[in-house]
Amino acid sequence: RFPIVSAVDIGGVTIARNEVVRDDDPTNNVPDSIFSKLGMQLHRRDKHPIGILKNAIYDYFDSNYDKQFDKFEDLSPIVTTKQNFDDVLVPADHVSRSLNDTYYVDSQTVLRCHTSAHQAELLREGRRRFLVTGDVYRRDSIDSTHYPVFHQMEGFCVFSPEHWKESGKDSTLYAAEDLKKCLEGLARHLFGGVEMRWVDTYFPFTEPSFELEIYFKEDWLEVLGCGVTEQRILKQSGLENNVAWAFGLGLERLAMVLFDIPDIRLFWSDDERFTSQFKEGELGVKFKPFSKYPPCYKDISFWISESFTENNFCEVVRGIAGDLVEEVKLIDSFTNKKGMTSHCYRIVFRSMERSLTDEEVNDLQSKVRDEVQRKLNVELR
Ligand code: FA5
Ligand code: MG
Repeated sequence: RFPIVSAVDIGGVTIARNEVVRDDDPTNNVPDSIFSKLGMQLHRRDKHPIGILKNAIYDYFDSNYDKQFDKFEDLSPIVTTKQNFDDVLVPADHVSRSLNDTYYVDSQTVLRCHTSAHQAELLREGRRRFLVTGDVYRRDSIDSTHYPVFHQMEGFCVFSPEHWKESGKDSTLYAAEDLKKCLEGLARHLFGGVEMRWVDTYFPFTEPSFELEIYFKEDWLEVLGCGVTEQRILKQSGLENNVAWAFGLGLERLAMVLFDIPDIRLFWSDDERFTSQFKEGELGVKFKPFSKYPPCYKDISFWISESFTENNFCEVVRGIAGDLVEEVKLIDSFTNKKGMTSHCYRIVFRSMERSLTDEEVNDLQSKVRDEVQRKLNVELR
């Protein structure tokens, strides 16, 4: 389980628990399990897979772009809603703004849900090529590739007219092609050969927008989002005659592929059998699982109310079981003649470090049942 801490250090600034977990503010939805992760900065540990990966990406940019990319890795994850949403054109009614998706400190302040939150301020500072690495926070589902705290690296690159004029291409096409070339080169630098594909997608801050997926453990895994920056963002910094590309890398996902790490929870493990396998500067390591302990499956069924959301349910489970929960999956849903909807979830409990006892799992499950009933306004079946 997570330790209860009363203060954290973020970039040399000490922040008290009650400045982030505000029990008196109805908007606040930051639980202790999340507060305790603030300031951990896995990306700044040179022997941790996330830090090793970050350094390898830095090497790629340093050698291919002559060190023109400025690097930031210590910007506070506590940002304004303006930084996180408005500055990158996220519409007022976009789902990502909801309390269901984002951790709010108060109505004006959030734990950033992406490193894109820093694009606008760095552009306004006069930066034209930069990389921003940091921890980001999201209320999300629970499985081996999703965690409520993870790490992203943002890349941003502005071009002026002489760049694309000489190519004879239209500026957007020029930037899109350059972006894909850059990221495909990065993938080759990290992985050598790997099966990957581009997928068209939508982001409020780029057009066109793409995601890169890599084939991993018999499935396509989304590892990054990117695109050609919306002109309105450049205009905010007087760059209307320019074009730019941007990307956001999911560092855990890339590290899972690179080091063959099967479960995203492992990044938070202090177990020496995990930490001792990685060496500073070494990309070739393949993680050797130290034995897979048996999973334990528990089902829970309830009638949901209108306010029910899966993210709320997952957070209750995570709050009780911490990293002992591996997956939460909806396995059945139906609506009866009276219009009541029932959900059945299967919770997979498994420790990565030891075998769980029946007693321990039954205790966790009984706490989940109590708390779901108390907090989520559902009726257990
Ligand atoms: C973004 O966050 C955009 N800001 C990326 C971007 C930047 C697009 C600049 C365009 C220009 P997305 O929500 O898809 O996009 O997240 C980016 C990556 O983070 C995903 O591809 C995935 O690799 C990773 N990711 C997302 N959610 C989780 C999670 N819960 N756990 C672990 N990794 C995650
Ligand atoms: Mg995505």
